[in-house]
Amino acid sequence: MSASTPTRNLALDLVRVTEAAALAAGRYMGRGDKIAADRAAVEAMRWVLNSIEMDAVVVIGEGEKDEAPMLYNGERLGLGVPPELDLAVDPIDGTRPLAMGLWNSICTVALAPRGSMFNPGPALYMEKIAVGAEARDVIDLNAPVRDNLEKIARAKDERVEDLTVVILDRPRHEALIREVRACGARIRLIPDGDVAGALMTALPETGMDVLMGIGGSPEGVIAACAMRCLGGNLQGRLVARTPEEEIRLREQGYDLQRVLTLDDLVSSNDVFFAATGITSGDLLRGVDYFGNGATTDSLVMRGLTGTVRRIQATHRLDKLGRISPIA
Ligand code: VTB
Ligand code: MG
Ligand code: MG
Repeated sequence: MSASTPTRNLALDLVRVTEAAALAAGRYMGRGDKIAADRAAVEAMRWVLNSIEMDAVVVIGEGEKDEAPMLYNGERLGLGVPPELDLAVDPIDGTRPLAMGLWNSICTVALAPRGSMFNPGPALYMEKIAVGAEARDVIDLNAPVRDNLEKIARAKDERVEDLTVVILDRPRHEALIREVRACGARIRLIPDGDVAGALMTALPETGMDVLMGIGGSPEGVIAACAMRCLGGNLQGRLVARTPEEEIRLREQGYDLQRVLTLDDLVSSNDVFFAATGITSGDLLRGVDYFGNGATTDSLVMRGLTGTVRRIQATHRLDKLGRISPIA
């Protein structure tokens, strides 16, 4: 990048995408309808994405896992002009908490140069370990939990007892939770939302140190994009849930042994990420509606420069209503 010519920061375009989706989806908080919420988010997202000067192809779309109305893989978005990009979306990470009126649902999107994002295809689940910048060089998904925690603690000049480990609250994590407890570390169990869980480990003000366990593969790739911007690290490994699925994935050429590094998950530093809170959580405040408007809280990041912005916006829905379908 030339020192004298600031180049376009696409993340600033992306934040309008996540804001629009959050404004649309936020209306569904606590209303018990995951599908309607996801549809609203997807439609708002597509509407703004198509206004951006880019030629993006969806690599990470809405998962078949959650049976969500898709921004389907392979869909082209943007005005169809350069730059050519890969697009990863999770219009709502945490549709269940949103529908139930619970914490921590966010809208996320990432862009990177065409061909640079890992495509997990039908491999829906990924084992992950994620940490912030200080511990980025010491994690190893192949190493025992204790080794990782001891190394992370040392890298942060802390004791293992000082660490907080973020883990999705799932029966499959019983053994992991037992191991972490045996090491003496603290645990934050999250009901959903491991994109936010990963990001928090790279944002010291959240108090989270490491994310461990099995979550969605799409979420792994999206979180990897953000971790590249934040200077943190994330490693993943695709996981099959049944022996039949394992055979199927192997037949399709997926290597379930291989540790996917941050570079494997997104091979370029020229990556852009935005997230907006839908319901309030540890990472972002949720959408708040009032009279003729609403407020949103977003994170906006760029890999090339490492700039991380927090953007609090007030939206005038009385004015926007006349020009957009999102109000
Ligand atoms: C996680 C979590 C998501 O899926 O990736 C999780 O971050 C993993 O799948 O919010 P299971 O829910 O089947 O365990 C979500 O909960 C939903 O996309
Ligand atoms: Mg989702
Ligand atoms: Mg999700």
